[in-house]
Amino acid sequence: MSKNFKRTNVTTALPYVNGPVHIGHLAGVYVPADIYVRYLRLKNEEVVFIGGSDEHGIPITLKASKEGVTPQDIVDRYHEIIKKSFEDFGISFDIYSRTSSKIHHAMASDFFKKLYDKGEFIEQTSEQYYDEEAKQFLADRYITGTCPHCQSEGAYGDQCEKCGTSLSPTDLINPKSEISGSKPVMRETKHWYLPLDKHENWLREWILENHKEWKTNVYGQCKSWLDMGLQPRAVSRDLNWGVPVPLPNAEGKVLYVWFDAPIGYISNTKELCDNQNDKFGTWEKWWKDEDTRLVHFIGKDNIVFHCIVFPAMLKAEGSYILPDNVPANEFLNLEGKKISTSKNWAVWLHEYLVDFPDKQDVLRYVLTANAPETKDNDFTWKDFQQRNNSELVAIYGNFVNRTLVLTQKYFGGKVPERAELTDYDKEVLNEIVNLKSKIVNLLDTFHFREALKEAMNLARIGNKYLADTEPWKLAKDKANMQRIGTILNVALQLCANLSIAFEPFLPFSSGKLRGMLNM
Ligand code: B3M
Ligand code: ZN
Repeated sequence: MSKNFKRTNVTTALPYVNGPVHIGHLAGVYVPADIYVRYLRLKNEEVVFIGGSDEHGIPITLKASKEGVTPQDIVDRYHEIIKKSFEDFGISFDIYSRTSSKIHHAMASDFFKKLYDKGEFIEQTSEQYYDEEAKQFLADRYITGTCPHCQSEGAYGDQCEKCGTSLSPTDLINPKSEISGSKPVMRETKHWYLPLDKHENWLREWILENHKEWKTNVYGQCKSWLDMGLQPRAVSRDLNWGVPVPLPNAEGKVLYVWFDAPIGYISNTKELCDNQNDKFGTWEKWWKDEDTRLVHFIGKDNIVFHCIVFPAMLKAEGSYILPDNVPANEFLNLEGKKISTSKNWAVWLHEYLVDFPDKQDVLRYVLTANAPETKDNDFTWKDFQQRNNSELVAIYGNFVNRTLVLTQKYFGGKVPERAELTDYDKEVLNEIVNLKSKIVNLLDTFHFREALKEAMNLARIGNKYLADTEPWKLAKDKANMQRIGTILNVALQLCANLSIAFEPFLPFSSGKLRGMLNM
C-alpha cells in the first residue's frame, strides 16, 4: 500500500439469489472479508462493510421458470435465507441489502443515464435469436441445441456442459428455445456498449504498473485479459427482469446484470448512510473521496468484472474512486468435486447452522485454515473433524482450559500477582509481541491462512510453557505458590492475547473467552 488512507470501504460479491449460500462462497469471499473487517475494527479504523443480494440476471429468471414461479418469488425466498444465515454465521455486514430495492434501481438508472449523456456508450444493432411464440429475445442460456464439437444434445447457447467448450448461440446445431420449445429466428436488436477498448491504455497502466502488489492470481488474470485486447461490452439485454434502460424507446430492455450489480455496492452504501448518517456519514465519502480505500472481496470468476469492467464504468462516470485492491480467491471443492448449486453438490450454510448449532467458529476455522487463497482447495469432512479435534480442541481449547482450571484451583479464579520473571517467562511474553506484528503484516496483505496459523502458535507456545513449567507439580510444595502465580499470570496474558488475536477469525469463541477472563 503506497498511500495512507483514512478509511476503508470493504465490499463482498453480491451472491445471485438463485439458491442459498454454500461453503464455497464462504471460503472464497465472506469469511476472508469478515476477518479483514473485524481486524480493521479492532484497530479502531473507520470502515464500512457492504454486502447484498444480486437479484437480477439469467440465473434468477432461469430458476423461476424452472419452478414456474416469478423471479420476485425466487429472490424474496433466497434473499431472506441468505441474509439470515450470514447474520447467524457472524458475517458482520454493516448492511446486507438487495438490488431489487428502489434505491438501487434509481442509482443504477442514474449511473447509466450519466454515462449515456456523457457519450460514454456506443449504440450497436446486431442480430440475436428471438422466440416468436414467446415474443422475446433469448439469452444464451435459454437456447439449447446440439453441440458442434461433441454432438451431444442439450448444449447451452454459451457452453456445452458435456465437453466444456464455450459456445455462442449461433454455433448450436438445431437450436431450440427453452421457453416455448420453438425454433428461434434471427432478429435485429439495438444495445448500448461500453467501449472497453477505449479504456485499455489507462487500465494497463493502472493495473500492470501501479498495482503490482495485487495477488498473483488476480494480476495474472488481468494481464491476460489486457494482453488479448479489450472489446466493447454490451451493458443492456432484452429481458423483462432487471433495471429498465432509462431511455425512450427502450421498452423490453434492461441493464445487463453485470452493469447494475456492482453499482449495488454503491446503492447499499447509500442506503446505509441514509439510515445511519450519524454513524457512517455520507455515502459519497465512501465512494468519492481519494482518502477512502476501496477493497473488493470476490471469487476468481468475478475478477474481470471488478478489475476491468467496473473500474472502466467508474472512470467513465468520472467522480468515483477506483479499487485499491481486489483480493480474489480461487475455488473450494467439496470432497474432490466442484461445488454446484444446480447439481445440489454443496454444504449449505443455513443447513450447517442447524446441524451444528453454535459451531460457527469451527467452520470459520476450517475454511480459513484451508482457504483457497492461491489455488483451488478441497473441503472434506475428515479434515473438518481432524482440525476440530487436533487443533481447536487439542491446542486452543486445551491451553485455555488448563490455564483457567489451574487459576481456579490455586487462586480461586483471581488473576495472581506476577513476581520475578525468569528468562523463559520473558521470552514467552516477548513472543506475544513478535506474533502480533507477524499477524498484522499477514492480515494487511490478505494472507489469512498464515495469519491464522500464527494466531494458533500463541496457543502452542502456551501449551509448551505449561508443559515445561509444570505448575501442577510445583503445587506439591506450598513454598512454590508465588512462582505458580507468576506462571499462571503469564499464561493468562497469553489467553487474553489469544482472545484478541482470534477475534477476527473466531469471534464467537473470542467473545466467550473474554467473558471467562472478565476482560
Ligand atoms: N452475482 C456473480 C456471482 O455470484 C455475481 C457477483 C456480483 S458482484 C457485483 O458469482
Ligand atoms: Zn460438446
